[in-house]
Amino acid sequence: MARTLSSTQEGYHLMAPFTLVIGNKNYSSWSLRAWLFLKHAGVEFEEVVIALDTDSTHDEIEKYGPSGRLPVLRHGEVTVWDSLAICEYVAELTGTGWPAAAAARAVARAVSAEMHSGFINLRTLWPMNARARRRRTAMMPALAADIERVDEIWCDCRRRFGRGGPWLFGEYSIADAMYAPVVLRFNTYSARISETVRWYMASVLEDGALQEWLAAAKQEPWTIAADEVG
Ligand SMILES: N[C@@H](CCC(=O)N[C@@H](CS)C(=O)NCC(=O)O)C(=O)O
Repeated sequence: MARTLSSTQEGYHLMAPFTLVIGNKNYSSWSLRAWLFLKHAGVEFEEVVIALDTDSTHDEIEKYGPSGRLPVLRHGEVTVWDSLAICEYVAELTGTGWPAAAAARAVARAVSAEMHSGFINLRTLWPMNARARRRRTAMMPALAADIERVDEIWCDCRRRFGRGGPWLFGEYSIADAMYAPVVLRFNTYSARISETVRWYMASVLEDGALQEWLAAAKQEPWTIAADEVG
């Protein structure tokens, strides 16, 4: 479907260049979300990688953004910190990222916000470790509950909104970028998942942009012991 761009949207690429500051690709799950969405939105950007968990990490991050956290997007005078805020900013400039129908868009925003503010047990007990495979950890009820809820979200989105393509809402959306690190976690720690989710995970893992990120993660020299679990 052809998209109608406003004059601001048409002109965004004529404005200042984009710089995305991210953490190590192997471990930085929040960075992956913003990076993936910029790739899918077709935005060209310069990438700055800051190694997490070193003596200079905090000072390095402070050169780019105020929160002490990554990712940070720089675009001319504009600095955007926080992964979801970056995705929203790029969605506004490019006219991509959220489903066209209001009902689907509301659900896409709800599941993205649920990811952004929740799943603390999944995030802490199964840290993202993009290159690791066949890791095993003890299954806690709180972790199992998070896995079950993610499975439910993905099945529900695919069933209600996924007819137009392989992604949660058919076409690629910010919700897919928000959940991509969870797909990597499920892959690393071999989560027990439904058949629908298995199919969705295959789409995410085959995605060219994600493959590019994984190849770079494999080449990184850093290891963060606290995130080497299982
Ligand atoms: N809510 C933030 C969370 C960002 C976050 O926690 N980033 C981690 C890396 S994945 C970080 O910057 N850590 C810095 C540090 O631990 O020094 C977002 O969505 O961007």
